[in-house]
Amino acid sequence: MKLKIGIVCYPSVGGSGVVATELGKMLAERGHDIHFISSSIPFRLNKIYPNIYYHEVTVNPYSVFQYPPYDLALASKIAEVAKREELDIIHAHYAVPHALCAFLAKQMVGDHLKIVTTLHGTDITVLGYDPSLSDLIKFGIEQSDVVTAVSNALAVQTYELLDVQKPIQTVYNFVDERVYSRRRNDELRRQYGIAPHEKVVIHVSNFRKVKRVCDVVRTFALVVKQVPAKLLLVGDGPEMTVVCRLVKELNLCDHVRFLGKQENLAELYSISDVKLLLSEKESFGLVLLEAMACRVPCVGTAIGGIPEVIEDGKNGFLCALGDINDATRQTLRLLTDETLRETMGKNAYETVYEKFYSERIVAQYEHIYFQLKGEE
Ligand code: GMT
Repeated sequence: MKLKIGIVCYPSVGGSGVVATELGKMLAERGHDIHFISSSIPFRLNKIYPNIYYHEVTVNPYSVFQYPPYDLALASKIAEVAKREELDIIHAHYAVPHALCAFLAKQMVGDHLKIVTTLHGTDITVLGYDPSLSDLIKFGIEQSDVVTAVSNALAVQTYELLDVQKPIQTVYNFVDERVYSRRRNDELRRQYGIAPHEKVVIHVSNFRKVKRVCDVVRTFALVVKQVPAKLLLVGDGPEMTVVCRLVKELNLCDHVRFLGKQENLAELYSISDVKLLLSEKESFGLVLLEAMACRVPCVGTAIGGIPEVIEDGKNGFLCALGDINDATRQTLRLLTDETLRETMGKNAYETVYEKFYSERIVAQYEHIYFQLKGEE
């Protein structure tokens, strides 16, 4: 039975948009019709699929509006597409404003349109603390037909912070294992000026404050005192200037490569030995999974959903938030013991296939949709 599913997401670089897009692509491969409704084409939608459609939300800049009403334009677009295409489901990724716009659209279209909302992290762990938004977020969650969170930690935090009465199911994130796999590439190492005897530490993020990229740089500064290594910093964002300054202050310029935003992350993970993610908030850490699928063991902070991805001592290591000495110790263990690094890399890869296997996760979402439609 084929479903018609509308996916509402942020199209730009960011975990929630990536997961929404990958989910849409995999659902399309299973035969469903997928309608992305967004302000621009999702950046990972880089291939033509005959059953994937894209509907752009545009806001007219009338002079009467001091602030162009994007949320209303989105709600109106969802309702228009849902009616015309006879959608069964709207899957809203990220609570604000997507779950609320979906609710408004449902009021316009009728109760047969079902809403699934997936909470991704900062929609709760940052915006949930804003008193001007918290009741609205709670309302959006409670009006959804089904609510999922990308980790148990995020579900618990949502109950605690917003006193939400609606059950929240955990559906973990996934990666496309066909894309994320390790391929040897000595030429790329050479192009980045990485000598054969050097180890490679990688960090990938949007360089927001919560990612604590300075902790990554400080950890690397201690690591490189003991092991010849390079640090690949991938991504860009508000903290970049501060990070660049710290790299200079610590005399690390020759050891750090700033790669900016990159698309083919599997190639970069493939030349990496350890990944560092030392965030202070992280509901899941999709970048961990990407690295693990490429057999890269990770060192991460024991916060949010990270301990549901990194099993300490099995497929990587956990350390306390801000404990740079421990992060250094764990990174050095991996960089100086090849057998340990390989075993943990293999365990990381197996974790991806056992706990986060894409086919199974997509089937979980599909099951939710069918249940809502009353067909299972
Ligand atoms: O991490 C970010 O700043 C981006 C953010 C987003 O909304 O795209 O990522 C969140 O969703 C991802 C996909 O579910 C998760 O893997 C990230 O852990 C989560 N980020 C935070 O919780 C800070």
